Amino acid sequence: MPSRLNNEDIYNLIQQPVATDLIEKADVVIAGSGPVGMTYARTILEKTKATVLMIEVGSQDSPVIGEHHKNSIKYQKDIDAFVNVIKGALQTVSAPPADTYIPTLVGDGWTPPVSENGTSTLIFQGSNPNQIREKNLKASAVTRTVGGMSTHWTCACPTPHDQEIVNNPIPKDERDKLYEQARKLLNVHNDQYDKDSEGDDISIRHNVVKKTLLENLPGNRKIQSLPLAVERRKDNPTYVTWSGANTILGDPTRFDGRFRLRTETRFTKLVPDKNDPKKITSAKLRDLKNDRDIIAMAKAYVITCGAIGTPQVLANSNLATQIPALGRYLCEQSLSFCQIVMKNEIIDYIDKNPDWKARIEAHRLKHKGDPLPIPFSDPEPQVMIPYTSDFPWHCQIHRDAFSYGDVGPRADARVVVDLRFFGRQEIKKENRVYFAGEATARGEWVAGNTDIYGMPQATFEVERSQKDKTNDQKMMKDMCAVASLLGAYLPGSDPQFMEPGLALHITGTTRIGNNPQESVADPSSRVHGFKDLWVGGNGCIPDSTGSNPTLTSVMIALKGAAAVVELLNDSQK
Ligand code: KBG
Repeated sequence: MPSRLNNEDIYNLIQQPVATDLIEKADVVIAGSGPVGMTYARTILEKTKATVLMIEVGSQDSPVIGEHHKNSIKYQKDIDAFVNVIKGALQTVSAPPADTYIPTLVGDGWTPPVSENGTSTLIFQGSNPNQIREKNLKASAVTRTVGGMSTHWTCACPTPHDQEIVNNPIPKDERDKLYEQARKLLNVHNDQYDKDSEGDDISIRHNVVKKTLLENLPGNRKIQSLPLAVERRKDNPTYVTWSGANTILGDPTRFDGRFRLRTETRFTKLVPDKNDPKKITSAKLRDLKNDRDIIAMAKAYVITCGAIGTPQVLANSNLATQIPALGRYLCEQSLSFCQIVMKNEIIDYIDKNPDWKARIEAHRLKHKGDPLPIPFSDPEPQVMIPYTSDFPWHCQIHRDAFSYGDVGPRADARVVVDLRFFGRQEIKKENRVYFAGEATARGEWVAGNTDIYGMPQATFEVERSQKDKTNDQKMMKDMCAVASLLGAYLPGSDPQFMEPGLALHITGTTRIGNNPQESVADPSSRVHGFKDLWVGGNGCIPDSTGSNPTLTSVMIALKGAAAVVELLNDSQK
């Protein structure tokens, strides 16, 4: 067999007895190993006797499948260092070719030839010549590793306000139950920074930030602790355990070999039946370590490769023309950010608070000369101002590492608080990600330019409406008002809008719904018209939210997984 298989090769292979190393078989094949893929895997494995084969393009970077890297004590002691982990984990989706004219280049250094229209651009590997700069989500990125983004996410799991859920076809009662299950699966808590079992404050900074806002921020803002997929360690409460994909899957050995994970394997495309294009016969995979194609056969296929990767697999399977909503109705959140240095009066309040006296004295005894009354091990603040009708955005007042926001030597990190406000985007069909390519005479689809993994290059066409911009402006004003209650801007981290796409919260690209013209999949995430194909991830969310999407995606996936279980049970009858 050639190392690259075309559809004809695959049709021949699946009909003949073949060498097993070319064909993988399982009851369910799941593409992607993030929280949503794991939600499907766990539900199916627990509720049936089925076998599950999970395909992940990245490698396994932790001995525990898909664990959050921030569980390392190193990062809990030095959150700034985690910024570099995140930077390393994010690969941008669409970068226009660089302007490679280097005016200072002398001698015989190479420069691209000037074209007829007088420009010269270098199309370096992975850049996208189709990308219109003004319509790009420049900072949008993916993570290719076992566990996906859950290996470095912030773990914020707010439940969206009713106004953020208008298109979701799952009825409210059912949704509420599924949200409850999703919170359990992700191990969500909102009290891990408040009080311990003795009633003592766990974090000085968290409690003081929350109190300052509760006492001073006007309006009914419902200030509360940020719901996080995290649990304080019982053996050593100085540290916490952040949830990752492993939290959802649990111990895989309990499935007695029914769960298998193939790493560094690209899920290239779905291969439809020759006579019935709405039935999937197999999936074409690429074993990246050995540079050869293999195929996987299953009763059900679940694609959970993220809001870009999932429509990318469907497009590469030549399904874009059959699914008019694919990649459309895309929403991404705007993100305003600043960091403040806490006010003198807040630090004085900490110093004089009798509840914290013993802790502060113990700290000062050990670290003579430290002018700050905050122990080095004091956990960070984790406060939320939720979305409300009057203030329709989601606000995090916390301290966290992301690909930006490290404090470094600019200030003592204990007095710095981050403010991140997330705004919605109007839902518009025109806002989309598309994947250029064409069908060959044989009906196979060939990608145009490709990304560095050889998949069709994603191109964004996304614009914020005037309504979005006006709302963003109000959100920025609100962030500044909240910031002024807490302190002064840390130089270099003044209020700013972050690059489009940086929230990493794209929704809509494989949205669920009842109308096949306006959605990709039904309320159970089964692709319209297909019996054996499911999609999962943030792309399934049919709404524009300010709240972080992971909890909602897991909620939707729980319903999808139940439908896969039903299919498997029916096939047993
Ligand atoms: O603060 C986080 C936020 O919680 C999140 O979900 C997003 O992906 O990244 C933010 C940092 O920019």
